[in-house]
Amino acid sequence: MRQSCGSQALLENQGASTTDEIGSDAAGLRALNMVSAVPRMDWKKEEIAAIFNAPLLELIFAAAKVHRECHDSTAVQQCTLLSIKTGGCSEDCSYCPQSARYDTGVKAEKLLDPEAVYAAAQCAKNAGSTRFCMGAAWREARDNNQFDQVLDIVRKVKSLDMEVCVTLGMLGPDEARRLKEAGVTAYNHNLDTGEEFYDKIITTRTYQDRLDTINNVRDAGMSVCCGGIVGLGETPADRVDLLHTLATMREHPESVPVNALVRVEGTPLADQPQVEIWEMLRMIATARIVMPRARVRLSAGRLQMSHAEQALCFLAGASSIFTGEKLLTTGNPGYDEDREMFQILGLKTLSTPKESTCC
Ligand code: SAM
Ligand code: DTB
Ligand code: SF4
Repeated sequence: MRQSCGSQALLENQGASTTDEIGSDAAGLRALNMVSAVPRMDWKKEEIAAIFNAPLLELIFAAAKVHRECHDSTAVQQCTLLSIKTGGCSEDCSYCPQSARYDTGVKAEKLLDPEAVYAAAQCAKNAGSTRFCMGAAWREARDNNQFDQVLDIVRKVKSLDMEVCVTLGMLGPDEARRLKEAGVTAYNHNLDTGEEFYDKIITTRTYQDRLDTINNVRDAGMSVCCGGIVGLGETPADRVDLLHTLATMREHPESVPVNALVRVEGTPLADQPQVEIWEMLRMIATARIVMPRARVRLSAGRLQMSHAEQALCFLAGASSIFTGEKLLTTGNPGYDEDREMFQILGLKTLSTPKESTCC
C-alpha cells in the first residue's frame, strides 16, 4: 500500500474530491499543495480564499516554507516610524486618532524641523533600524512650502544611508517625482481594507484615489509599501478582497504592512473587539504565500502581543517590524524589549536590504 505523508495524507484522509466547496479544509489543503515561491499576479479570488481558510497550522507551515525559499528567515528588518506632522487631519478614516473630526486627545502640531527629524533617525539607526518612515497627517501632499520642507527633511535623513520611507497621503505624479529625486526609497499608502467594505471606514477619499496614488508612486520609481488593517469590523471575505487586490497589482508591493487595529478612544472604531492572534496569523501567512518576495511587516498592534504570539507571526512569514516606543501617536514595544525578543527567538536585524536572499 502506498504511504502518503504531510498534507497530502491529510487530504486523502479527508476524502477530498474536486467538488469540495471553497472554504472547506480539503480545498484549503489542496490549495496549499500547489503553493510555490514563484511570484504570480494572476491569482483568482477563490484561490486566495482557499489558502486563507486552510487549516491554520498547515497554512503557517506552507507560508514558512515559502518564506525560507525567498528570504533569510533569521533576519527581521527594523523600521522606525516618526510622525513629522501630527494631528488635525481633514479626513474621516474611522480608525485614526489624527482625524480632526474625532475627540481623541491628539492635538494638531506643526511640521517638525529637519534637525529634530535627523536626530530621531540617527537614534533609530543606532538602535538597529535600517529604514526610517516619516508620516504626516495630511489628506495629500501638495506643491507648497510644507512639501518643500519635507523634501529638505528627506535629503537630510537620506545622508544617514537608511531606507527612507514617507507616508503623506495622496500623491500626484509631480510630487511623486520630486520625492524620488530627493531620495525617498519607498512610499507607504495603504488600501486599508477590501474595496467593498472600504466606504464603511472612509468616505473622504475613494478606493480608486488610493490605487491612483500607488500607481503614481510606482511610476516615479519609488518602491510601494501598501497593506491594511485587521479588525475594522470587516469579514474574512473582505480580508481576502484586500489580499487579492494587492497580489494582482502589476507588481507586488515591495512591502506589505499588516496592522492590527489600535483602538483609540474617541474614534468610531474604539469599541471594536481586540484582534485575535489567529486572525493576524491568517493574514500574514496568506500575504507571505501570495506575495512571496514582499517584506510582510508585522505593524501596529504589537503592544498587545506576547513574544510567543509574535514568534508565530515571524514563523508565518513576517519579515519586518516597526520599532521604537511609538508608532505615530500610539505605543509600541521599545527597542530594549524587541532586542530581548530577538535574542530569545534567535533573530537578527536585517542589516542591509541585500541580505534578504530573494529568489
Ligand atoms: N495620512 C496619511 C495616509 O492616510 O495615508 C499617512 C498616515 S496614516 C496614519 C498611515 C496608515 O496608518 C493608515 O493608512 C492606516 O493603515 C494606519 N493606521 C492609522 N491609524 C491606525 C490605527 N488606529 N490602527 C492601525 N493602523 C492605523
Ligand atoms: C502602517 O501601515 N502602519 C503605520 C505606518 N504604516 C505609517 C502606522 C500605524 C499607526 C497606528 C496608530 C498611531 O500610532 O497613530
Ligand atoms: Fe488623516 Fe491619514 Fe489619519 Fe486618514 S489615516 S485621518 S488621512 S492621518
